[in-house]
Amino acid sequence: MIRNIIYFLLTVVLFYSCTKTEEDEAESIPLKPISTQYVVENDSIIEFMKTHFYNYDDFTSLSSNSTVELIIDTISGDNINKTPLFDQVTTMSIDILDENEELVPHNMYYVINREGTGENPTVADSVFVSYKGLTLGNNVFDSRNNPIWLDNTTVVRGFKEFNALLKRGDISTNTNGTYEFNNFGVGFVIMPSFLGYYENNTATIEAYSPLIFQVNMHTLNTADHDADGVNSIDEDLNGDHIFSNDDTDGDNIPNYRDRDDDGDGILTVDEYDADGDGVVDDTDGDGVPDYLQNDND
Ligand SMILES: [Ca+2]
Ligand SMILES: [Ca+2]
Ligand SMILES: [Ca+2]
Ligand SMILES: [Ca+2]
Repeated sequence: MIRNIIYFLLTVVLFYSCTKTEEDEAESIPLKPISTQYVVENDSIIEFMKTHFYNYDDFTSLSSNSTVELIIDTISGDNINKTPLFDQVTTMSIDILDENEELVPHNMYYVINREGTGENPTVADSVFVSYKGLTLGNNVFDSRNNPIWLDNTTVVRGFKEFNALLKRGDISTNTNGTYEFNNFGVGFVIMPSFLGYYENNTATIEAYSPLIFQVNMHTLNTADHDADGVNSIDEDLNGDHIFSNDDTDGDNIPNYRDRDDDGDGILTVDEYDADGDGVVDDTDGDGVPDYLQNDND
C-alpha cells in the first residue's frame, strides 16, 4: 500500500516536472524587439495600402441609422482603377515604450466615414459598438453586427485609441418604445501588432499580425470604475493611456480602481472636493490635491 502511494507520488512529481519543463521552454522563446518588428510591419501595412482599396463607393450612400460593412480587396482586374487605401488614410502616431524604455512611435492609419454627432469617448470609457476585426490576409477574426458594451480599459490599445476618434450618435425613441441610433460615428483603422495582440496567437490570429478594425460608435458612458467621483480618464495621472501604472499609494490597486487613492484612510470621494465648491481641494496649496497626498498639511 505504502509502496503504491510512493510510486503514485513519484509519478505525480515526474509528471509535474515534465510539464514544468515544457512550460519553461515555451516561455523562453524571446519576443521580437518592438522597434525592429514595428519597421517590418509598418512596411507591410504601407505596401498593403498601396495595393488594396476599400468599398468607399458603398459608404457614399450611408443611411443615418445604419452602417455599411467594410470590404477590402486588391487593386487588379475590374478594380484596377480604384483609389488605393494609401491615398485615403489619415495617420495617427501612438508612443510606445519598448523593452529598453525607448520611445517607438507606432503609426495607425484610419478613415472616418462619418464623424458622429455627440461627444467622443475617452480611452477610459465604456462604448456601445458594433465592429469587425480582420487581418491583412482578409481573415475576419471577430465581428459584431449588433452593438455590445465594451470597456475601453480592457480592449487592445489600437482599438481604444481609434474609437476615441469617433463620436457617438443620437438616440431616438420610436412610438412603439423601441429606440435607434442615428448618425453615429463610422470608420476603420489599420494598426501594427503591438497595438493589437503582438506575440499572442489564437486560432484565428497569428502572432505579430497587423490588424484592421471597423468600428460603429453608437453611444458611450463616461467611466468612473471605482465610483470615487473622479472619472477614470482623470486617474491616468501620467497621461499615457495605460491605467495599471498609476498607483499613488503603491498598494497595487491602480488609482482608477482605488477608492482611497493616497491610502490615508479617507475615501477619495470624501476629500476630492469636501467643501463642494467645484474646485479640487488642495489644503496645503502645494499643487498636489488632497486625495493624492497622504499628509495634507
Ligand atoms: Ca474613479
Ligand atoms: Ca498611466
Ligand atoms: Ca480612484
Ligand atoms: Ca484618501
